[in-house]
Amino acid sequence: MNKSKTIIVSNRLPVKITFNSGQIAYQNSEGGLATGLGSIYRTGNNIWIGWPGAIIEDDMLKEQVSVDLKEKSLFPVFLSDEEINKYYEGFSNETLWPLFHYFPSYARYSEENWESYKAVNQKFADIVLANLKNGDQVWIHDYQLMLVPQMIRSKMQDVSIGFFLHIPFPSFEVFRLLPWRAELIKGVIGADLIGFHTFDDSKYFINSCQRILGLTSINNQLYVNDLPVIVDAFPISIDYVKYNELASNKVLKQHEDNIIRRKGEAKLMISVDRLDYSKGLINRLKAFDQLLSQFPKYKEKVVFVQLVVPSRDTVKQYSELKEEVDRLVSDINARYGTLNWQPIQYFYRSFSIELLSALYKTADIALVTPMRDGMNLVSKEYVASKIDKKGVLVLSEMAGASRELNDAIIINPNDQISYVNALVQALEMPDEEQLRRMTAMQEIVARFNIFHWVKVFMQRLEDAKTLQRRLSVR
Ligand code: GDG
Repeated sequence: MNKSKTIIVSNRLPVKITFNSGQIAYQNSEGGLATGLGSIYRTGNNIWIGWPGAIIEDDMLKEQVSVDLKEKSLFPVFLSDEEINKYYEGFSNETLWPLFHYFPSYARYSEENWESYKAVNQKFADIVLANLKNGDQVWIHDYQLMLVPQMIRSKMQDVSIGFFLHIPFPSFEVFRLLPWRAELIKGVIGADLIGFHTFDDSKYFINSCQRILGLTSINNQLYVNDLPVIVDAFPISIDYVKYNELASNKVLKQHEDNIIRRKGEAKLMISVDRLDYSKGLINRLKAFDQLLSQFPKYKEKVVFVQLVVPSRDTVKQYSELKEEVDRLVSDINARYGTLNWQPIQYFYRSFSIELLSALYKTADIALVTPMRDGMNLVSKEYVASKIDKKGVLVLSEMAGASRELNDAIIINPNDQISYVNALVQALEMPDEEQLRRMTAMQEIVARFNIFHWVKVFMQRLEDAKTLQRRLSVR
């Protein structure tokens, strides 16, 4: 019997390659997406196609890497230095990323980068097509690969294509700024099922298809060549059990003791983000500054541990952001600090998952306050790690997670007065209220976990294709 297969496609493969004195080493990614999709690509003859994360020029080495990865059901798309510059760092991260996160003034419009984006998307599509048979399913991920669905559809009709966007989709008035707006959404609607984190994102996408391409829609169905394409919300999540069990692990005890000893009697507030202007780092520091100036009683009573993971810091906006964060942190520490107390402990590096977990577990308050975020998994990881069910989440309404975690204290990060009030509310929240709110949020994250997300998306993809087949034989 000719069994169908599923092909996952994403910019990065779930593996990290390192070269050490002629030896190649492969380390599997621990990221949430890799965990969730592991149940798919490690099954049967399913595969995952993507960039292996290293620039490899040598043909023999490429051959070797391809052979090694094939054993893990991974198929590499090799990209040159120039392609990474123009397609990934250029068009993906300096055009789509700022525009889709509502920072249009940061978006750079370069015809050269767009040409590279098209060419690299075609490269990915060609490798998918070389492995694709009628009846197969393809699940394409994220803003780097928005043209791939149509590139596959134009060559193969009888395959199911799903597309999921991990970042927000902006409203029409922002999306229309993009010179290549029509081409981009024409690329996406080659899919049978198009998923976003929130209902709002899916509505904005449908609206752009109507306004730019003149397509019609009924509820969450867009009509493309008279056939329905389903557009819907699929809020991504985490492996709840993994974070919950990690927090119960005795191995963390030493990290926990360290953190508790360092904070003393003070309450511990944390934030964990990649260095990015979308994450609201500056507004958060300004709110913390105002908290200490407006409510001096919190001096020596709160410690803010801010973990910033280095990212894209060769790009001007990122290096400027880093300088601004450095300046604000040292200014706040210099103005309020005492011989016994440093208000902010700032780390600009990555932590091990064990240390991260210990931080989540011991933190009285987590500040997850992006200016804009597709979902934000840190908020869910924090909730899953609170095994004593105490702790307060302060969450931005601009994060997709705020639609589900409505027992958090929800704020608008631009509204500094209510931000500071939220910090006070979090610092003063009675234990019973913390318990009630945390229990409710844990139920949601435990139930709608990453495995549920994968299952629902794949099921809906099958349903979408069944519906299309039925309509097209009428
Ligand atoms: C995109 C969208 C959407 C962070 N620091 C360390 C560390 N992390 C891990 C966290 C979390 C992940 O990185 C960050 O995930 P987010 O969801 O917050 O953000 P993005 O990376 O921007 O992801 C986002 C996501 O896609 C999924 O669809 O939610 O909105 O922007 O898992 O734990 N992990 C370790 N050490 C660190 O120092 N080990």
